[in-house]
Amino acid sequence: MSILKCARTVSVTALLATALVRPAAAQSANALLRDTNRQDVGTVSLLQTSAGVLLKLSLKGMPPGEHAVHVHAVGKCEPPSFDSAGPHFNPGNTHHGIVAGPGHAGDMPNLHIPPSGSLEVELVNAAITIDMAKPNSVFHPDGTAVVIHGGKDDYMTDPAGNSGNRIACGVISQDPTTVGRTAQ
Ligand SMILES: [Cu+2]
Repeated sequence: MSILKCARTVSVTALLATALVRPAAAQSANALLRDTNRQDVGTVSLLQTSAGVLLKLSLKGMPPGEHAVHVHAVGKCEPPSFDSAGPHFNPGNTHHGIVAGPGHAGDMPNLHIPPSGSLEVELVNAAITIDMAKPNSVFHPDGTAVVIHGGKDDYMTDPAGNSGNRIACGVISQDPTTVGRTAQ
């Protein structure tokens, strides 16, 4: 009897431990960024919060200066153009640019990369969610990708803020074994 009780306690503890170590799958996501030469240029971690999705970008080997960063509508990063990532993620079917109006859900503030080429920065995007049940989910059927551009976003020009070439791309993924891989 005491052995049975003990086994039950262990299994409950194991379940709790699993829940603590691996939170609900919908709560976080990641993207591994690669440049047009397929080099690793950093990561983006996404965490669902009550205020929106908290994105933490850890970048390296990037060209210094001001660069647009957006969530694009297709989870596919094919170098060197990264055109495969499609237009900006725009479930609300609005015009681009937070100065022009509400902007796309995938619109985010410009990155200011220092001369070192490395930058750690966090931001909240309240227009997207990781929750698959919602229409503005980054896990809609086509998936999504984080894209960094060669130029800065002017925050008003359709369709992409006049931000130039796509210089880095990472598919947003929930599965740690497929982070950064191109969606098939
Ligand atoms: Cu973009």
